Amino acid sequence: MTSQIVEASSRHPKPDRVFSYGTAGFRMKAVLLDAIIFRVGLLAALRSQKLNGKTIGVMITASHNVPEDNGVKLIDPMGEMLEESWEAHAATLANAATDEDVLAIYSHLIVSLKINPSVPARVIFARDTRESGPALVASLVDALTAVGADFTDHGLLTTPQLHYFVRCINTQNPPHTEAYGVATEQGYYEKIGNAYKKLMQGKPKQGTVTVDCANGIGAPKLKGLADFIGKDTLDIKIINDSVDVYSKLNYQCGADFVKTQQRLPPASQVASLARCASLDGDADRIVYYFNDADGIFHLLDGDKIATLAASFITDLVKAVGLADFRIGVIQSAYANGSSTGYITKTLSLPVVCTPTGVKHLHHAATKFDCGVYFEANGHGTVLFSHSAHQIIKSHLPESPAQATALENLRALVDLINETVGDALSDLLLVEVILAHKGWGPKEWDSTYTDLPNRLVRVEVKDRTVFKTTDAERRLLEPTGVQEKIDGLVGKYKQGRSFARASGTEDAVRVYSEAAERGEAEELARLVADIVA
Ligand code: 16G
Ligand code: ZN
Repeated sequence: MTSQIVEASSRHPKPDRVFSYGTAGFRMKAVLLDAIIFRVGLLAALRSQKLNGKTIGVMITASHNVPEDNGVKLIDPMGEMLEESWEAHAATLANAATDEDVLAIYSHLIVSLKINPSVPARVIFARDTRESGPALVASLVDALTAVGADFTDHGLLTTPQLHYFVRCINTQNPPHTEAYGVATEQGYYEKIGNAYKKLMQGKPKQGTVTVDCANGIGAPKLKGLADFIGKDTLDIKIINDSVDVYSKLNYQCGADFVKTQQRLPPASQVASLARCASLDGDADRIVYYFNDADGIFHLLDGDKIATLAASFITDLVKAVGLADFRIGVIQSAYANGSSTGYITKTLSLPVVCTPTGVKHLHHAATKFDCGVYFEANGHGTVLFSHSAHQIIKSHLPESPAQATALENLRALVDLINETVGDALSDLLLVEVILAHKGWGPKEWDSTYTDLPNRLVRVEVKDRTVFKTTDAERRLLEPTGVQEKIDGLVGKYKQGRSFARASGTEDAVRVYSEAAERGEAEELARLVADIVA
């Protein structure tokens, strides 16, 4: 096998660059990725062998990035992100200078990680709709073949669908007593779609929701889900579904466009007060929005989705009669201060703040019976702990009202993709909650008013000198900078600001908020000046 690895590796020459496995895996111009994908394939097989033949997922996508980019991420057995200590192994392998070095590092990992090479490796993979996808899949297959791994190509899937598949496969055998679901697209639609239908029983129709699919993989998959559910319970209009025109992906559309531009995607033609949502290029993020009667745009971002979900689940758990059930909300520093205030004061729930990046929020969410986590950018989901699952499954209701609430709570658990933020599942979650509350987007939006805020990107000589603490809310280094920021922030009513190095771009990001729009902008500008 060793000569096969060297030989196969020689077909995937590495560009002269240094690569790192960041919060979003490896992501860059697609033309640079061939060797990296090959090496990720080797690592995926090792990861599976290390975990005694559990199935590992490999997703080829660059999410909301431009069409010319692509990327790759590994998925661990329960559908979660790759364990952090393995990110370094991914980088070491990706940066090996020669094909012989690739083999040497691969062999070294087998020894240092005490991997039994005779364990069969199992890997499944999928890709988004990018033009570069098929060639990169071929590189991955080349690696998996060279090491004799058992693999399945699932073609085109959303990122969360692949996470779901991985978890389904790894829970279908003991010690698991019940599989997470059926590891097929149909199985995914059935699990989520049936839960949605159950929760919508007896609820009036809410009017059309217009969903912008960013001209990406979310479009055909949302159609599949909507077809399964049927028009009686889901009134949906899909726009930006041109997956065949590669250049249209994420162009003038998608969750990132709407969030950063604070306006409707140009293709959207909707009446005032109509519900709209946008997915990103791999359908793991969603934001809602609407134009009010005066034509003013209102964004319902990840914070608004988290608060909506947390309030609904709190009421439902009470209606079921579950005592001592700990619900918490997890946010990053980018969460609007008003949302944090609403959760703690109005909903009376605890809030935990973690560093940016889904894995941090996800981890913190596991500490609650029910952890609701969302980044402001629309990536998030709801987790139920193992014991919460048991309680929800075995609880005996004491009244008809409790019995109905319990059925709804059970359906809600099925509706949610607990492996990772899933735009399709989150969309239906929001639709269900709005139907139960009898709310339109305006009523939802009026739960609290976002503080005016500003996010700026600052080019710096070396972003690595910016070291943060307190969930990225304060700078430890360069010394003296935080004191200057503090001095400024204190001058603004409800002022808050922080600076952190981006994990995905060569820049520092500065966020600020304050009671007035002009003040939030001024504060951002002044903090950016300090950092630059
Ligand atoms: C990555 C993260 C996302 C985070 C963003 C921050 C995952 C899957 N994705 O895209 O959660 O919001 O990075 O980017 O963890 P930044 O570090 O450039 O601000
Ligand atoms: Zn994404």
